[in-house]
Amino acid sequence: MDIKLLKAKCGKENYEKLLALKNPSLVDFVIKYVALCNPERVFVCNDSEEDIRYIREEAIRTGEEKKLAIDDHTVHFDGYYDQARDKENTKFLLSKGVDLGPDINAMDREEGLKEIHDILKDIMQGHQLYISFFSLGPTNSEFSIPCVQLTDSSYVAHSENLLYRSGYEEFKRLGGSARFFKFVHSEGELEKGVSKNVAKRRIYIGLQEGIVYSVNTQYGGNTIGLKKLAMRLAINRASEEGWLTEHMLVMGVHGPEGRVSYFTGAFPSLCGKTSTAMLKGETIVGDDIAYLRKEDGEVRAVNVEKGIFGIIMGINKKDDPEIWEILHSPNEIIFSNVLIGEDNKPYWIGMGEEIPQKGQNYSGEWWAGKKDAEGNEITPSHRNARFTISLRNLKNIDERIDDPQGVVVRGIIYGGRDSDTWVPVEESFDWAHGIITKGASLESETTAATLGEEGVRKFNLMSNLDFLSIPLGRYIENNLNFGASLKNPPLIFGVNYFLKDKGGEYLNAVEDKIIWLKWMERRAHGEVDAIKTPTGYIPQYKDLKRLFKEVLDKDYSEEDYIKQFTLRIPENLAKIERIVEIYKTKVPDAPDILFEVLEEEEKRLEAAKAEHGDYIAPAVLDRES
Ligand code: SPV
Ligand code: MN
Repeated sequence: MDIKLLKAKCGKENYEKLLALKNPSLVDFVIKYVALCNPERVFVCNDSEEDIRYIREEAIRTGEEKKLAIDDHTVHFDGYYDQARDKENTKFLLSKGVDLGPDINAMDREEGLKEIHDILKDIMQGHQLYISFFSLGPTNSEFSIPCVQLTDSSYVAHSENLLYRSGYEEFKRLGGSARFFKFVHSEGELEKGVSKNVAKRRIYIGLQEGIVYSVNTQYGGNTIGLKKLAMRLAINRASEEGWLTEHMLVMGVHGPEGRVSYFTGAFPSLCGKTSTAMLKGETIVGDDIAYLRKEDGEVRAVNVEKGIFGIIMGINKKDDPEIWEILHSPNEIIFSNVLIGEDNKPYWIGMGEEIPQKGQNYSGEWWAGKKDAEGNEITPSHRNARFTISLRNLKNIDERIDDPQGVVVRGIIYGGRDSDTWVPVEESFDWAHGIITKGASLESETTAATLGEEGVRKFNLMSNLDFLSIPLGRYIENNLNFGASLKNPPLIFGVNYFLKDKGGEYLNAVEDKIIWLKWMERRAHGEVDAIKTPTGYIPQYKDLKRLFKEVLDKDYSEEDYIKQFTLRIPENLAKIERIVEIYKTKVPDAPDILFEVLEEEEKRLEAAKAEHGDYIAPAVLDRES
């Protein structure tokens, strides 16, 4: 196809918008995929309110979203079998001789390109193609990466307008020099509004050319190119350039006298990442993806996004007052895969209120007790149902969100769902110890939200395992090197919101996590002492007692403290054994230092055990530290 045909599909106005970017390689890319996917027409979205509104209206016109009772609320449904990230069909396309190691899903590049281009042929026939431009990270910033998204889904384009900073002007500023990521998405043929050919769902990632293809799917994690698809490309680019792309929240933790200290935190899905970022009294920079760079001997971070694609299950008035309020007021929100009652309002499991017995959900018309084709009862909302909002609407948005320099990171947190091993909060001895024993040793127990047995520990280093586009060993090495040259690297902490007693009861209340943050903030400024244990530094009772009183007006008992912070040696030793086994057997390029640091930790634990037994109360360790 030549440029004339592109002009015909675009119409004069859209065509001129494209050419105004003065970027020949962008135009070549667009021509190639317009020719292949063969949409009926093309819409080019610039940063104007008018264009952004047009996409919103398109989502209603095409039926991809429906209006709800509250102004500016809409609902979108993904197909019944299209409710989560498809790990099996998400693959890196690798040239011969390139190997990312056994843990990363990859296939031959030529083969993959042929398959995906065959699927894309004429796939957009009769549909409109939306072309949108974004900036990952603040515009005009060294951190940021320009991106172009081609999609035939107005829901995807609309979601991206909520979640990412507009980048049309950024492309204009950069002209031909823009090193941009490219995303091509098609929901494919639709049946009752959802992707029909999910058996041919494919998400293929071309690292070499910085392009991701996603077809026959609608679920955001598979289709919103700038989210986890771009993250995979960015991990690769960061590795080449010496910075980090992390699955991390970024937040301002508010200390004494108006001080704000920034923390980043990595948690696997459903482990409290968004709710940590949204804690009352603190300020949010981002809840999912961060770029980290070193500047003047400090670590700086930006939020790649400007919105939240958050899990809605379990959000209730008591534990999440901030999000609750937003979800019930007239902000622009896309609810996905929730239950819509006869009152045209969204309902979800774990909302702490009565849910209607019938309505519309991700299975179509729904009633209590409805079963799917496999005989499983269909939940009112899907466990992975989500809400999409722009951070702009939040009262607790941090004022530095768009700072092109990013924010200075004082602490990095790693946390997973762990019923029996880690204490609620612990600081590592130094950068390497933290990266290895907290980040690279991160595990999380499966929940009812994933298929299969509950409570099974899954290894998930830095909560980034699903997205790594470089060999695991290299990724760990990059992390180690990143902090090694810093004079004052951020402190690294492990947290555990999910510790239980022997009877299976949680040892902490949901709101306690704010106390761990406040303690970490004080540690980052050297204002509180800590107890040295074989696995790191833990808080002293007196400091927590004071913080519980000050922040939550709670009387924190020494008995609770002892239960929560008792060092559990057998569990910690078993964990080290599991982690070492994984790295020995599955990560051929694991760095030696990883084994050394874990072995030293094991020795410290064995020595403590010989002296004090299997379970050691903090007071006993305090006497020694
Ligand atoms: C996650 O699962 O970590 C998410 C949602 O943030 S998704 O976009 O599906 O990755
Ligand atoms: Mn995520």
